[in-house]
Amino acid sequence: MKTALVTGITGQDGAYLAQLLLSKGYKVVGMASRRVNQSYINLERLGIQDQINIVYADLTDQCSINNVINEAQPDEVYNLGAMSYVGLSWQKPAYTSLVNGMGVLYILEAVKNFCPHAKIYQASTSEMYGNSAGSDPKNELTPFVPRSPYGCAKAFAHNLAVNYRESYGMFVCCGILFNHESPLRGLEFVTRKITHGIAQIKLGLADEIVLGNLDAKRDWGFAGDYVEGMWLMMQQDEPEDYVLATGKTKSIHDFLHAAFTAADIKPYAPYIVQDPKFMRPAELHVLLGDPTKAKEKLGWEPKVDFNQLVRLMVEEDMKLLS
Ligand code: G4F
Repeated sequence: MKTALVTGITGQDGAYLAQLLLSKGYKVVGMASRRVNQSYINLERLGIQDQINIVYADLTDQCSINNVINEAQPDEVYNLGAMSYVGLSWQKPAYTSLVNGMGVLYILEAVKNFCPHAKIYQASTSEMYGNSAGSDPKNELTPFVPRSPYGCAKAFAHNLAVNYRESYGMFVCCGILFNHESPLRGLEFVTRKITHGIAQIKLGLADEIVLGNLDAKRDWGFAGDYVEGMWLMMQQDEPEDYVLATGKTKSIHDFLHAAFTAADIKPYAPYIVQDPKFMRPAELHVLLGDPTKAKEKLGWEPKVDFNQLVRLMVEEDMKLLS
């Protein structure tokens, strides 16, 4: 039986990845930071909370990372733990840099020193690209020009991961994932904010959704598909970096249109209020990824399309609130 250590086990990706790994017969050790009010709701919604060995450690605490890796002796480490909300990274730039940047250094060092046989997956992100103009769709060779403290910290971590692979011959692969959503997405992210807001409107619990910039475009896929890509990267003989994306981009307006249509409410404009507090100091206007390498080398392709994803999220939020 292989052992996988998953940081960020309580998040959307942690839950879907744990479900996948359990189905493949792995022992899953899930790292949680044991914050006050830590929620295990995503693991509970997938019905897998009792099958995960939860350990407590924090990406800002090197000793705790050393201890967990030394004790678990994992075959595979999936580093999904992060301060993942880009908008908040302007309010908490130092914390974001510690968790998303230095935390990765601690993992790399801990594996190098205490568990050198372990393979590492690093959750890199399309936020690292910034607006890198004229380079769409973005692939593994597109330069990083990050536009947020979040993106800067992730780019630092990505470069470190590549450097440890080259310097020490470690198996470290980075998945450069474009936006991936699901019914387990946190309520602070725009897609879930919209689908949860629609369910509230439909049930008479709210009469508006307050948003920021509606013109930004994202390459949105289904998180359940993306965790399969993570696992496939780790099963290769050689560690490499891969873009996971759908190859299509849609605006927030497009998402609103699809989600309100799925809920049988038209038009959507009367329900939307814009508030500058949700605008970002520097916006990333368009994200569009090129998943060709993942398709050719991993045989990976997204299965759930945009409209299916939006409908799934709206239906699940309706069920949840009903
Ligand atoms: O849903 P978002 O907060 O996702 P964002 O910033 O693209 O980041 C997500 O995807 C990244 C991959 O590229 C991950 F690395 C990251 O961890 C996270 O998972 O915002 C999407 C867009 C932005 O342009 C934002 O300005 O939606 C716009 N937006 C408009 N109104 C809003 C809102 N975003 C949020 N969160 N809340 C709003 O009210």
